[in-house]
Amino acid sequence: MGNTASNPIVPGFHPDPSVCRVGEDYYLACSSFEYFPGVPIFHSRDLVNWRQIGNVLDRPSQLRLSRASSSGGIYAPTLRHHDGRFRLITTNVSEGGNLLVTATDPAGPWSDPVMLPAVPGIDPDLAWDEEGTCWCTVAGVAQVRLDLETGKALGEPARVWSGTRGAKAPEAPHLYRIGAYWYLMIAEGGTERGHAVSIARGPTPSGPFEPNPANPILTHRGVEHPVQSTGHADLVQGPDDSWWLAFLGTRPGGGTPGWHVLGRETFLAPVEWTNGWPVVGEVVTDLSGIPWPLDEPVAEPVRDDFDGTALRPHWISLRDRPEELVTTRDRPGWLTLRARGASLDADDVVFVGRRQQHLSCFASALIDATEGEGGLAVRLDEHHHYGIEAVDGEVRVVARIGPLRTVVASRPVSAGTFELTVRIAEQRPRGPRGGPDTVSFGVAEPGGAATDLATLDGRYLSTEVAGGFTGRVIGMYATVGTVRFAWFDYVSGGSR
Ligand code: 6LW
Repeated sequence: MGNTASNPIVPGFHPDPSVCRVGEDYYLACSSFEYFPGVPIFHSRDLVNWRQIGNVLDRPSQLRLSRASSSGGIYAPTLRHHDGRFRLITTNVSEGGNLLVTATDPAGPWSDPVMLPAVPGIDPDLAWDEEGTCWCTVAGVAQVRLDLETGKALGEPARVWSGTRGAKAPEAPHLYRIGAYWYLMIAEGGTERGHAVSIARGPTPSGPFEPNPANPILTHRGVEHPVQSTGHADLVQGPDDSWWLAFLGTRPGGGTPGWHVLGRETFLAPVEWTNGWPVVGEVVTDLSGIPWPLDEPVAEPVRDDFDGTALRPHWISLRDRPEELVTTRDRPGWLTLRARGASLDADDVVFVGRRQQHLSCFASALIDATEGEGGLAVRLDEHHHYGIEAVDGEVRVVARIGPLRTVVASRPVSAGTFELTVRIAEQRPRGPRGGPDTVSFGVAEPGGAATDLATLDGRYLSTEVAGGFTGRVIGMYATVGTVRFAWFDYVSGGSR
């Protein structure tokens, strides 16, 4: 499912991008909130085609989420390469606060975390001056010099900028030494439709900073554009040393006010420098005009048949993934899920899913429910999800929207192993009241035709309805006993 030279460069819920260049290679990391493993990391050679190479926080000694609410857990990371090592700093807002991990290979393994209690805020950034001193800048915007080996502060924190007058939530700071200046770039306005990117510059890493008179350098607030909420950006130089901006945005669909269902995704836009200030070019969908040769898109296989002993890196679970509950070793070629007595309404349901990355897509899974109950779900959080599940000799479509939970449709199934399907179809707005898409569930028994059981309005699985920082995840789950899956298909477009 590689990108074909188009924005978003990393589709699906991949917010708060941080990107760094090492020679001819690029690496990008994103927030991951309550999902385990956390902080997906990607590789590219052309800034357009990205392949996930792992997850930075992939073991419990790095990532504890037992107390994380939905959209809690891991907030914005900063990924940098300094002194021959990759360094990633981020915040576990639910347990432990700011942490730093390092690696020689960005695909991992990453170190156990150095906890950073001295870092006074979220969205931590790392930058080094000519003497090798590390400056950590956080939302607010405050700054402290750090000893990264010990995690200790080398002085008192200080506020260095409060963003543009009248704009709320100065956050997502990144500090760069470019030419004669130190540049401090931030997001402000909040991560919704008022989101923006602003920048200031000064003579030293700690300022004093002079705001760009042309701020904000990027915003789509009040603008009719298919990409909204643009903000939380990181600057990087392309293979030809031109400048580019990776940032988050949303793609609302349907009628008024527009509902975005994929969460905040990562986009790319060009940057030119004028009078010592960056000017961000238009955010366009077609990136084929980018001024350097593009790699061939990495075609992700449609089917995962769980043949390996470990799950591929794009699979995510809720808060943890104990081997005794989630394994491909129990029955080779099958994913085995052992329930811990929770439904999709609980925050510890045994769940293995992948981000929905396309506005129209089709997913299906072959389930063996002879020893338990479970199914296939489209999840935003524990209060907003649709699923088709095998329960007690029948298949049910269940919808949870806020306080409401209902069985929408059901039919008996005779087989113990059968295919569950979900088809998500983007809807062109039919007037101001149309939803962004429809979500249709079906079932196919061995040798039988697939039958659609129910079609639901997708607006209720959108951030505008549910709130939060994530996006839809399509996955398999177990609620009772042991449930096994022989394969999982995901394909863009509304049909297989
Ligand atoms: C993140 C903040 C933001 O910490 O949303 O869009 C928060 N920006 O910078 C969670 O993603």
